[in-house]
Amino acid sequence: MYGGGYIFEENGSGEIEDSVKLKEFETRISAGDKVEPTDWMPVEYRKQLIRMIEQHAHSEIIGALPEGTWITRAPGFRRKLALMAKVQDEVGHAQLLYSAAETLGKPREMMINDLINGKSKYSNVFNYPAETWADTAIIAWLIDAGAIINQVANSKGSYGPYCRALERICQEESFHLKYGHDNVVFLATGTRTQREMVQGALNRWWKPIMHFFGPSDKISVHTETMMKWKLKMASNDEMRQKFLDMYVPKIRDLGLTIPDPALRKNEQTCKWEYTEPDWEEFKRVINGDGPCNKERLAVRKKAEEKGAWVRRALLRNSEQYVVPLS
Ligand code: BYC
Repeated sequence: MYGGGYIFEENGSGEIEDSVKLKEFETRISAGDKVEPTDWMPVEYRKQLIRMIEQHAHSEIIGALPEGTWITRAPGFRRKLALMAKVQDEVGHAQLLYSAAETLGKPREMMINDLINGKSKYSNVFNYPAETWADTAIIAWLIDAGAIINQVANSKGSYGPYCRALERICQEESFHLKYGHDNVVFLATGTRTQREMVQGALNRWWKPIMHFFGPSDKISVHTETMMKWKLKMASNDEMRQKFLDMYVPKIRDLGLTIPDPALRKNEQTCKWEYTEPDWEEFKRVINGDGPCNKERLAVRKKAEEKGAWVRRALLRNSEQYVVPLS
């Protein structure tokens, strides 16, 4: 199937997308049908899906790293067990998502190579360090909360394998969110040092979290196409707004201060207004110039190299057990 390139490249040069097929396809999407891997789909739909699912998969696998560095230093055995389980879940999400992306014709090895070579992006937030234990608590509570807002919406989207993967992922993320909330509450209601530690973590993570939902709708490149085909069910600003409306009151209830002096509730619209995030910094970070980009990719590359013998052994083993047809 993959031949010299992978399937969407072949379509890109050969397939004539007649308007009848496109119209039928869009009618199905408007009616709420799910598109399945063997169905006809426009080349651009396939490309956008691969881009989004692949970046999501990379985000899960790289996202395991900031929290993963705290497994050996977690305060107490129970918290260590819980963190290990969470990190393991995140890597599992990557597996589900790589499988979903593979249904569109891009081989997993190619995706991993594109990640390691910096060709393919992953979420901005994982390019920042988790400096203290409180950073892991903020990640597990607020980044997982942001992820749930995005993924619950997108699980109602149009591509069957991605939506089904998201449903399962959201169940697990909900558990992570509870774990993260429990850790934040513990610190925020603890000693002065613990309260300062969690406030420090919130100060460090607020900006990356605001960036997490993607650039403002005014400068987003793909939103229009993605929403037309129900690959994305809400715009970046809508998701960011939903997060603020749900979580600002919860954060404040814990006595924490959100580091945005312009943050205020508009009593007429009942929406939280905020400082426009710095989109130049966002662009630098997602294009390789964040505090941890190099370190994250180096770890991934090393894991890939160290695991090569396992993949080779598994492949050889599976060939050994293939029953000949004749
Ligand atoms: N970070 O036109 P736009 C997790 C890029 S992991 C980096 O608005 P789109 C977790 C974007 O790719 C969950 N890059 O794009 C794991 C595009 O660049 P390209 C992560 C970003 O696709 C472990 C350019 O900016 N969630 O929860 O319409 C532990 C223009 O943007 C980001 C997902 O991956 C970003 N934040 O919308 C704990 C969800 N934002 O490709 C937790 C799936 C934008 O043209 N993805 N860019 O080079 C999506 O829903 C959408 O892709 C986005 C962006 C909302 C992120």
